[in-house]
This record gives sequence, structure tokens and C-alpha cells, in this order.
Amino acid sequence: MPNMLTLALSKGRIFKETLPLLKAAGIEPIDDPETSRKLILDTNQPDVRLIIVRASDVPSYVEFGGADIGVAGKDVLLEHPEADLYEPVDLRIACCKLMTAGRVNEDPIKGRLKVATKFVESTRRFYAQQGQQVDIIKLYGSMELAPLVGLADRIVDVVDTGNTLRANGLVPMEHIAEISSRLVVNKASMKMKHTRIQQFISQIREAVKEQQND
Ligand code: PRT
Ligand code: MG
Repeated sequence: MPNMLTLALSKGRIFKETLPLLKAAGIEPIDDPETSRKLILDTNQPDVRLIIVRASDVPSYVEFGGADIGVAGKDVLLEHPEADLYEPVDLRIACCKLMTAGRVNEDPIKGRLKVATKFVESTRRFYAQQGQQVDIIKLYGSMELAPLVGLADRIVDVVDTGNTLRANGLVPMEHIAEISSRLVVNKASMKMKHTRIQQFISQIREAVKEQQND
């Protein structure tokens, strides 16, 4: 179908929180990705399908045309400042904060600060703005562990309730950025499927407004 719209979403909180917005735009998936093993989900609209990708892969799928549209956390987008994408709508979902954190009773830090994170780009930028030289250690998950075993002095991670930090004897320290999920759009798709995508964007914008008023 030449005017097919492919939407890239990640499982979990982004999928759950995007569903009501899609529904308001008249789009409902046929299968539930939490129970289905399918990576391509048909919807009630024959010209719209959803693809299920890793949260951090959404920008690549959309930039390089594997999907026309995607939903990505701002934390993920900040790691790809060079990505050639439109970012037309703040969906105001999956909200959290990008923060530094460290041990509750940390010893005085000697020498250069060691910071463990999967958000290398945002971390580099944050400490550069502070004029502080740091060593960044790239991790792919369970960052909270790093300060506990002496791999790093601090971590940079997204924080919602702060329960995960607390459970590991860590405290949030500096606030780096407010995070929410954004609609992202492939630039060529925006040209080629302009009418359909503009319609989708305005429906989603309306749905976001409605949700804010609730
Ligand atoms: O799992 P995968 O490696 O594929 O990717 P992911 O972990 O980035 O995906 P997912 O679905 O967990 O998160 C998708 C997006 O949700 C992120 O890119 C953020 O924009 C957003 N988001 C909002 C969050 C949180 N809130 C959040 N709390 N992402 C992760 N967390 C983590 C947090 O780091 C902690 O480990 O959830 C845990 C619970 O948080 P607390 O503070 O409530 O304890
Ligand atoms: Mg996860």
C-alpha cells in the first residue's frame, strides 16, 4: 500500500501510554504486543501498522525510513543530536527526569569524577557546561550498581519515583533535563505522505490537549 503509515513504538510504558492517544486518533492495534510475539502489529485501520522496536532504536527506524513515525523518549533523542528527524509533538507521556545520583554517604571523591551511564551524550554535555572534567563509563543497564561496587562515583539515569535509587542506597543529586516522549517523523515521509501525516499529527495534538485537561 503506497500510503501505508508505519509507526515505531517500544513495548512497556511508551506503548501503554501511547495507546490512548492512538485510540483518540482512531487507531487501535489488533494484537497486544505484551502477549503477542509479532513485531509488526496490524491495526483497525488497513493503512496503519505498528512496529515494535527497542526504545533506543526508534530514532534509527524513523530517520532511515523503517518507520514513518515513532514515539521516543527525549532522553533517547538527546543521545542522537545528529538525527535528521522532525519532532512535531511533545506527547507529555512517560515523564521523568534525567538526573545525576550518588551514594547517600559517599566518601570525598579524589581525582576525576567517574560517571557511569547509558546516556553518554547528555552526560558529556552536562559536565562540560559545568566546566568539570569527568571520566564517563558507558553501561547498558543497572547503572545503580556502579557506585555500590566502586565502578563509578556517580551515575546519570532517568528517575521517576526515585524508588530504584533509594532501594540501592543512592540519592538524586543534580537535575539535568525534564523528559517526556515525543512524536518523531521521517523527513521524506513528511513530504511524500504529507496529507495523511498532517492529519495524524493534528489528531494526536488534540488528544494530547484533551489528556492534559483531564
Ligand atoms: O528496556 P530497553 O533497554 O529496551 O529500553 P528502556 O529501558 O529505555 O525502555 P523503557 O520502556 O523502560 O523506557 C522507555 C522510556 O520511558 C525512556 O526512554 C524514558 O523516556 C521513559 N521513562 C519514564 C522511563 C522512566 N520513566 C523510568 N522510571 N524510563 C526508565 N525508567 C526506569 C528508571 O531508570 C528506573 O530504573 O524505571 C525504573 C523505575 O524508576 P523509579 O524512579 O520510579 O524507581
Ligand atoms: Mg527498560
